[in-house]
Amino acid sequence: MATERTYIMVKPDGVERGLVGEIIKRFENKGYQLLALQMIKPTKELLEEHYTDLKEKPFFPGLIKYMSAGPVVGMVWIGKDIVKVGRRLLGETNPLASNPGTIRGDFGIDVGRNLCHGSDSPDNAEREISLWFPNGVVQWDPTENNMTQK
Ligand code: DAT
Ligand code: MG
Repeated sequence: MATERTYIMVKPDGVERGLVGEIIKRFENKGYQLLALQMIKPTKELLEEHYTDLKEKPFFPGLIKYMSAGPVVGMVWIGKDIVKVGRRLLGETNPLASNPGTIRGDFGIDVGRNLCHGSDSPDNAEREISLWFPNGVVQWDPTENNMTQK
């Protein structure tokens, strides 16, 4: 099990619905550590780069419009297997297919309003962290102090 970083983002609908604290709480409750946090109204260019793998998809224009409709809260989290486990905390892409107990399963209905983002691989996580936090984030491995995970 690797200690990894991931990029988690509360999307505009999650911010508008007041779910920022709830989403942070689920990652904190799990035992993961927050390394960076920002509220930002992303440009279309930034979003197109973030979702570059999806640019041929028919839903891409709608996705960019939705994601640029309001501010997002972007975060970097660190911990064991956090890329995979973080996506498990989020739920499936389609909230209707997401189990209760997941964020999307508990709070969402529409795939086009699925509240949150989580990187899908450690490489993509690092790519997304560089993209959203170009000035870097704090260098800190909380696990080194054995405060939470051993
Ligand atoms: P995920 O966010 O679970 O990693 P993804 O990377 O495949 O999913 O897609 C990115 C976002 O695009 C997703 O969170 C919501 C939107 N999306 C995906 N599939 C869609 C579809 N069939 N119709 C509308 N929006 C879709
Ligand atoms: Mg994805």
